[in-house]
Amino acid sequence: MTPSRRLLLVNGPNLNLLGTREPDVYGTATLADVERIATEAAASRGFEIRAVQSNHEGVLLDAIHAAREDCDGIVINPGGLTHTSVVLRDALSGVALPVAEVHISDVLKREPFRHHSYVADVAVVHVIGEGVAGYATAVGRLIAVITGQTD
Ligand code: CA2
Repeated sequence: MTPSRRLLLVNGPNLNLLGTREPDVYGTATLADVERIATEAAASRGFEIRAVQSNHEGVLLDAIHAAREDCDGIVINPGGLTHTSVVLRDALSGVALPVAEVHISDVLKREPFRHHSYVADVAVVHVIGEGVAGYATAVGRLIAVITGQTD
């Protein structure tokens, strides 16, 4: 069997709205742009991306569980679920794949309710406040972890 060289890219609730509103916070790139940025960053390192975005928590959980079968790691921007979801955290912890957490905005400089992440301590890579370019950073850093590269 060919070993998988694949990352699951997860974008949580409301990230389908990227590029349509709040450009001052999230910029003007769309979700399609984000998925292309991640795909190109992965391809340049010999990895594929499987992308999922959903506004339904259970759909995200099912995609994360399925990643156990054929993915090497997970890049996730959980959206608002970052600050609320023990369930999402348990799914990420349960599949035992390396996780990169991405936030487009600098959540630590926003409202206090955005300062806590239920995902942070199950992720090995954290990229916060780099805009959509942060997805490429996260892909590169996660692949470095997966392949055992050191700087
Ligand atoms: O900065 C990020 O990437 C966030 O994960 C985005 C979430 C927010 O709840 C987190 O605190 C930080 C919100 C995603 C909603 O994105 C929209 C994009 C355009 C218009 C409206 C919402």
